[in-house]
Amino acid sequence: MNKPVPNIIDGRHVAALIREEVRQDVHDWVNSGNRAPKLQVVLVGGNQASKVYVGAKTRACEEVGILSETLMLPDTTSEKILKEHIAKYNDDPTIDGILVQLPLPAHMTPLAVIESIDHRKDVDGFHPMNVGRLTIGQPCYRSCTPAGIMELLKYYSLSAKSKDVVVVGASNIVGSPAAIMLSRENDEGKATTTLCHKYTRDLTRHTIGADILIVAAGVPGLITGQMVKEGAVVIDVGMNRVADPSVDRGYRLVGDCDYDSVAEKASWITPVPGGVGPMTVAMLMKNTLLAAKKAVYP
Ligand code: L34
Repeated sequence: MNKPVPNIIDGRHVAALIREEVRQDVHDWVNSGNRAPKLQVVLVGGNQASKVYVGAKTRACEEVGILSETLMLPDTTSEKILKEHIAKYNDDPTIDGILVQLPLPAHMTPLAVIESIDHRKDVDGFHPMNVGRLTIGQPCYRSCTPAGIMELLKYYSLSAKSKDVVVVGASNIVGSPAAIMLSRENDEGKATTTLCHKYTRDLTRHTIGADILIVAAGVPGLITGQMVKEGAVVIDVGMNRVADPSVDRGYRLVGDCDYDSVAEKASWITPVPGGVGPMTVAMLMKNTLLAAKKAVYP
């Protein structure tokens, strides 16, 4: 018997369409006499993955016509110095968006750093003002990764309305906001949502009932085919580096799903890489343009 083949949710393709849309909008914005949008990125320390992600963000800025600058600080930087840079960017009228790449070095308190960013320039959507407004359904910057997931569901007409959605992983930047977006009464939401996390007693009992399963736990291979309902839509947000001496760079990227066994059950699935990752970057471009237009906070 032939193995069933799921449909692939192509994040690279959808992200390219969104960047093209942003590129045109930036072009029109500048042609009507406005200055080009500008994103200020801050990278603290030498985390290799962070360098890759920040590189992808600055390349995307170049492609769509958004100016960007990256401040690189050593991992010995004090939180006070970092906040002084942020205060300067908050006051700089030529900077529309500020992004401090996470994770930060262990001696810093990420929430305190995020709170020091002017929420009107918080294009990551991590500031409590934006998270709070998301929770009560008010205009805000939405965290780029879950916002990208919503765009993927929309593009492939995979409506969440009245579906049972299970989110695995309750992080502030992906799982929690994804659960909120999917639960609320808006075009892409209206789902019955379960948020699972590391204290969940019997994960399979929840995942097996999911019409849409979103996995953002950061645990390679956490979800296997036996945990997935036949025909489910599976969004794998995991971005794990697994040592692999057979490739040049020495590692492979894998998600949180055991791809082969999950693919036998899923009707739709995101690959890793090429799924949610590129969408995170594309949604950042969208948010930065919104910031330049003062569309969220007039
Ligand atoms: N402040 N910190 C802040 N904002 C963010 O939105 C992030 N995130 C997460 C980590 N820290 C952050 C990102 O940028 C994760 N993340 C991110 C961004 C891009 C990609 C993955 C994660 C991405 O482009 N992934 C590619 C593969 C990249 C590779 O080869 O390593 C993909 O196809 O999935």
